[in-house]
Amino acid sequence: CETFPLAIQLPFKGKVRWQDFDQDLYVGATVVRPGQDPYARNKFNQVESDKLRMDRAVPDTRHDQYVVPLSTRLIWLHTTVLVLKKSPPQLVKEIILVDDYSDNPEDGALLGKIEKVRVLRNDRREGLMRSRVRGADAATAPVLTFLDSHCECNDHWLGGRVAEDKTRVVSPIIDVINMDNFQYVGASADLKGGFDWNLVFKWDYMTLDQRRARQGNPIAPIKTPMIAGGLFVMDKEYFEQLGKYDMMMDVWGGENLEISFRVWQCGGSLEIIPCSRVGHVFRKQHPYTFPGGSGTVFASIQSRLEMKKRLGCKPFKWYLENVYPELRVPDHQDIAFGALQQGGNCLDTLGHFTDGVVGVYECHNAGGNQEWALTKDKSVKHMDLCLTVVDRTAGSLIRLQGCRENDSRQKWEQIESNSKLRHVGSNLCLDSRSARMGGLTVEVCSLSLNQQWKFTLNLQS
Ligand SMILES: [Mn+2]
Repeated sequence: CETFPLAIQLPFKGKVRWQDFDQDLYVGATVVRPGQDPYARNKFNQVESDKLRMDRAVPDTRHDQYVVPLSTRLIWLHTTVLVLKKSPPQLVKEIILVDDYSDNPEDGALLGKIEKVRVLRNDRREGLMRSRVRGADAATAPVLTFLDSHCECNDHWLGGRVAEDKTRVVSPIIDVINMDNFQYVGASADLKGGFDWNLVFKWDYMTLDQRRARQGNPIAPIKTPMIAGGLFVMDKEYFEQLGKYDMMMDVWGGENLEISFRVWQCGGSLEIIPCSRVGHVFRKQHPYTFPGGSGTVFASIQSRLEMKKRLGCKPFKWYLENVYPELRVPDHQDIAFGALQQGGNCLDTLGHFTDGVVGVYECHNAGGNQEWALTKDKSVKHMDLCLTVVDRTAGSLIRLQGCRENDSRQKWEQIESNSKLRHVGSNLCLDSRSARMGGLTVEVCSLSLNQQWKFTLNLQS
């Protein structure tokens, strides 16, 4: 991992060094009072966050994993302070905080007293994408680093990868800051960013071959189909040249997929840099509201399509084949696709192959053993294995067998508004009641919750 010499810089007139900023005064204004929900405001535990010091030590998680319970109020102050503390000063020209019309203008304004910090406040709620573009437009340095407000930069997180080639867009390995107790946990270095067909970002574990290939050089940059989107570095000119973000995008979400597709298809690349680690508070829900409902955020993409044409961008098919060949693409033979879900559990091959039984396992949204397709010829398929009813009596175990055309033992259909799977030849339903005692079975169709199954994606509805 590269390191940079640390030059000493003095703060500008009228600004304070981060070490001299009065954290207690700043944090004290928004403490959670007894009886208030600590998750209400930010969807993470603010009581725990407020206990931390603004410059808490962050464990060095590079090439290793460990958990260290440590002590900051993670929102702006902490993120800002750690950028200053963990970066060679000559690499940080300024920190631009965009306050997207938060309820208290002081939150941002006070931070503007810290060295290098500039605060821009929107005069109405603009959402993530337009706020980022506003910050980027205001920036005077040649390279942009986007960071969410709830991050902790680790040692040596900033490097020169983008300066060498401005078409590289790079992201750190994103360590996990627990939203309940704010423990900092190192993330695996064997992950790439991807997405599922609900267009939700997910992490993909590298294949065995990919991991083997990296053994000799574990710190080599990892080409990734997708970046998580909250934390990345991009050349400012290149960001502008590629069309920044779609200014018609509202609120939050989806922009990470869009910019990832655009970078790859329009001639750039995305990389995860294993030497760079930044912690991030992953929340179960985002704290934003969608005025009028999330269905109202769709807008015309005509001008974006024209822009991609102008830039000579490659088609999405090229991206799927060359950048993300691991992704299984639902085809015109599929009626339904993805995980087959029952509550929090999913139909799982359990790693079994021909003649093995199937079971359920906690849904992991990573495809793999939980990826299924119901096809037009009525088979329930995982790769080239099909769910097979060997014995057509209630209570008999279902097995995986190679898919065969016209084998009635492998024919299934969705019934009752696609909530159940019925084996056509026996009229029995896929059932999980014996999942823990041997595997999934077929049973007389009933109202039992053990027979309720839902595909991630129904392509006919
Ligand atoms: Mn975030």
